[in-house]
Amino acid sequence: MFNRLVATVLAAAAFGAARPAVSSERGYSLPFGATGVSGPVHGFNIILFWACAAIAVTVFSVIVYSIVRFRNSVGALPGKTAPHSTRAEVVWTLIPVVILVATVIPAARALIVPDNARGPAMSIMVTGYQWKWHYDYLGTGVSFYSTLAAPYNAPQLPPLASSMTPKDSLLDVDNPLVIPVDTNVRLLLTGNDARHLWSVPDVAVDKAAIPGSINEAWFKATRTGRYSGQCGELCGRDHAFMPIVVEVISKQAYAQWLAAKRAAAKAAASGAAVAVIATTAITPTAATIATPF
Ligand SMILES: [Cu+2]
Repeated sequence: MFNRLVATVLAAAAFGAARPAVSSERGYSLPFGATGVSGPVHGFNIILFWACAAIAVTVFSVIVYSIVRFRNSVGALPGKTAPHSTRAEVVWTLIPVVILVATVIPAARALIVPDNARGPAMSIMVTGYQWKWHYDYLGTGVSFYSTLAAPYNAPQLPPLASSMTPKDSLLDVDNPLVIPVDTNVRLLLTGNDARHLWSVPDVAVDKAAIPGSINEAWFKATRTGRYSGQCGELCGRDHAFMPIVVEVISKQAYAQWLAAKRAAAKAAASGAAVAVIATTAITPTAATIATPF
């Protein structure tokens, strides 16, 4: 029995060591992230984890001790008169109250700060679609869809592509949400068809995108980098295939990116207009078809 237990623990450790780097990168906790909100949220999560662990160890230790110490086989007998202790009742009521009160301030801060989206430098309309995201950089004329990156589209089509590696296979997109560093970014979130949820732990945003209403969120990334997230609300068949990537770049690089996008949008618009004019010019109208003479 003991040998089997040791073998199981060793096998689990070996499995853990052999797992792809992606799990250790994402870890088992929230990421420290890239904003002034994600760091405290990460720290608070760690504190709560250890508080829960301490409570669990204490409670289970008492339970296990009681089971072993007062087991039937050593002649333990149930007490006939259960002594009432007011002091014990006060203590076991006060301890949870103290723990709850001590967690209220950091918890409230972690909830209130991300909800205050005043003074944004830029606003982006985020629309959830089945099964992709649409980003509209309000007031700039730049908007685009963001879908699962093409090399990774294979898993949607059975059988699973054998060339795929587990690393970030479903966490990359064709067009990431590009954001300048050290800038207050306001997101306005809505859904086009079903409830979606825009969730990127590294920027501490986890907001529902609901058809018919607009939710608000904000973040200010303080580190450049690529941060991934996923849709967090079961929204239909391909819910697992609509990842999110936020790419935080320097302000100069962002200005260049935006200028290039605007130029491309303008060129596409004028190209479309030319195409419409050309099509109307060469397409015979219904009247000309109906009356050939
Ligand atoms: Cu979804």
